[in-house]
Amino acid sequence: MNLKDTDGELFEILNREIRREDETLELIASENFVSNSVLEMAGGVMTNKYAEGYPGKRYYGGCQFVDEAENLARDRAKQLFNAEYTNVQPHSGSQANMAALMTFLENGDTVMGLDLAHGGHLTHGSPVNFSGQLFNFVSYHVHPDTGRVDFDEVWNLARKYKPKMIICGGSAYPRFIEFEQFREVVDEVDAFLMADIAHPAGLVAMGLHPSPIPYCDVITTTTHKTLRGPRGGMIMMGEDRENPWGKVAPKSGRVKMISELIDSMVMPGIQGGPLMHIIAAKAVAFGEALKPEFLEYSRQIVDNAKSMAEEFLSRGYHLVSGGTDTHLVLIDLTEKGITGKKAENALEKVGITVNKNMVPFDQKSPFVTSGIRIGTPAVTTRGMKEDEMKTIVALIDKVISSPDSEDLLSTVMSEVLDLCRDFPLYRDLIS
Ligand code: DSN
Repeated sequence: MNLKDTDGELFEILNREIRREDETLELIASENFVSNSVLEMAGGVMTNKYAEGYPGKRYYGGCQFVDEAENLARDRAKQLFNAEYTNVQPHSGSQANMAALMTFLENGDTVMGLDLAHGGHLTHGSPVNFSGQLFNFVSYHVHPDTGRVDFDEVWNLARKYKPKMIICGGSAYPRFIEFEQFREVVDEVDAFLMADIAHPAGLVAMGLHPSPIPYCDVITTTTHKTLRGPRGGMIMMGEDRENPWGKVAPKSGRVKMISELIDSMVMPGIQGGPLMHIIAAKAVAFGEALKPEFLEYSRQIVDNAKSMAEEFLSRGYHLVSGGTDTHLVLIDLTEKGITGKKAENALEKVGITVNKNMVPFDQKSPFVTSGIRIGTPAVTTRGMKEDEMKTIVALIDKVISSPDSEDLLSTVMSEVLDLCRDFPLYRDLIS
């Protein structure tokens, strides 16, 4: 018996989602399409296994094969990032951030993070998130002229507030994260430096983005964006270090190394049973990323984003920071006279998926916004290159110029469909 026979309703929903992914242009910067091998592992029998603990030290029997999978995930991640330590169990980027913050900080400690509207992330101190509720976050910003981190402000805030940690990275920052410059700041004020590389992780692994490893005390990421793995999180350290606080780990008591504190903060601190099917799928994805083709793929992601940026600029769009170094562009639509919300909705009608996004110094609420964020990992996975990027920008431009013209939307919709048909995705999965 399979899903088709046991639950026709969900079977149809699944097929509709497969068709949606195939027949639309996915430009959400944080999304990607995993390989069939990753799908197979993520949908496999390891979903059945309870394995609280870590390889060789589980609270359950029968863990010999999931141990092998988790060890491979850890070893491959270490090789990809040149890290001495990894924890591949966090269920998401938020869980990874929570475990890292709770390891390095005490409740109420002062931390600096990039403001969400300036490209940061919810878990970097938003008042509606655990981070902003447990810790005293002070936000830094990008400079209005450059759209890049305002290091004059970072230095001033760091000297004034003496944070215990600074977080660099975010979810809508089109430029390289300035790890080295942040290191100079934390060295002066004696703070820890945490990098959240969830967005550019695949580019970091391929050497197409600077590495945080030499500069950061702890690094978190997701595994499903530029890294093209299953949804999930991960924590890394370039070098493990002795526990400087004499902190005690839940269950293990006093421990020698920071890695032991992170491990015990992930489990049992904030998570229970690890998702072994997802950890095994992370191992599959990391194996794919270690192959030479992944470097070519990652180069194309960046080339595609730069090509899109140039095309938008030539059509008079305002890009935050004036362009991109990575996989994403952030467009400020203020001068185009359309909100991010309206643009997102009109584009969705023609089969182009983007997300509305706050832009720095946005006058609109997060539910409306003045911008949209566009990323190239998913369309690059389909095999699209610079020519297709120019076509896509032309289609987006048409929609943004006439978002209420039903005739135009219908013409663009069929052009989107034609383009998608030339770059098939998951067709073999439709039954
Ligand atoms: N939701 C992710 C993103 O879109 O960047 C961040 O958590």
